Amino acid sequence: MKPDLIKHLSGETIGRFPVWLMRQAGRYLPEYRALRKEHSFWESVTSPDLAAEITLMPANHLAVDALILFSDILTLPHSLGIPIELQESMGPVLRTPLREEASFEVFKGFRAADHCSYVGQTLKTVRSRMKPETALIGFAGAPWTVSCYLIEGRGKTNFAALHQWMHRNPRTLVRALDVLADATIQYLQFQIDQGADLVQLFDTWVSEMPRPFFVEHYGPMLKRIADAISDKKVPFIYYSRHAHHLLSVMGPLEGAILGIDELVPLSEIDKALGHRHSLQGNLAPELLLSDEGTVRLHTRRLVGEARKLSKPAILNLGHGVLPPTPLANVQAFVEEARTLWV
Ligand code: 1CP
Repeated sequence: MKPDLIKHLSGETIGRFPVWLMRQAGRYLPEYRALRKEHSFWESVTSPDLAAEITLMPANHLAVDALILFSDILTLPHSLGIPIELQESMGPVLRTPLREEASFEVFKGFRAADHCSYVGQTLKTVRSRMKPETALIGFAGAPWTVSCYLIEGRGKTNFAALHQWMHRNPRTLVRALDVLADATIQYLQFQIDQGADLVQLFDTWVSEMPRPFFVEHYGPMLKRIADAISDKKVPFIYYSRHAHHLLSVMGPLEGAILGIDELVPLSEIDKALGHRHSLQGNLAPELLLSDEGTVRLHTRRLVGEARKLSKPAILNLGHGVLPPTPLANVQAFVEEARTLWV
């Protein structure tokens, strides 16, 4: 049986727009917070039983059309033994950032089935316990965004070290990113082989990339990733945030679904992209901090936008659910999204 979201993307009618939320398995859920009191973050990611339990948590509260693997964009480097700590206020932190091409050689040794066997086991367990009409999403961080953390050593900065490298020696940076892209392809293909119905690439910090670098180097790299996924015949979502300067040069991602942040209505994004892509998004995560009435009103507006689009849309937020979000507001979003018919 094909999941509803997959049917919808291939043009079959399911009578509504499919819906899920980025970071739907996270800190706004009381049972996630309770579990994290007992287990560290990396323990939760690398134990298939715990990761499967967390992946399935949203289904206890929300009629979402997809469950996304519980993991992180830094799982791949972590699996190769690169020490990455999760600090409460900072997010992921590396004590020894990778600042030269040779440091990226380590990714040449990546074997998904060996280094990330727990991800395969998690996907299999989740698939066996979830409804067949729900889709299972695998994911990875995009080479640029993962490198932002690897090169800088932490998030929440202006990524000066990465920019310095890019301007000083773009060739070696591109070679380093290419090595990481090869590992990412292998990792995503492995997740598809282990049961993911579709995959998403998270590129939160591509907002910081100059357009010429995208055109010359990064667009072709993303195309290489997209082509490798399309060989597996599953849908591919490319999520970027606040990267509107790149919309006019997204040509290499032909065929991909584009996940979009909340700053511009979907119909305008569709126009800027020449009506060539399915879109996913884009309610503001902050809106879910308000009240149920406001959430329902804006969800109806979002469905109105989705109806104007040229290709089948997926309803989601423009970025991840914020930890202080009331569960009732998340439920109002999903319920309202599902009761409005196409
Ligand atoms: O319990 C905790 O405190 C851990 C918080 C947490 C969680 C729940 C982190 C650390 N990662 C995750 C899970 C996660 N991260 C998922 C799981 C699936 C889901 O439910 O969606 C996904 C898809 C991610 C992706 C991720 N991690 C991104 C891309 C999307 C985005 O939100 O921008 C990024 C940039 C990260 C880095 C990261 N990992 C964790 C945190 C707190 C951060 C962000 C730090 C920062 O803002 O720099």
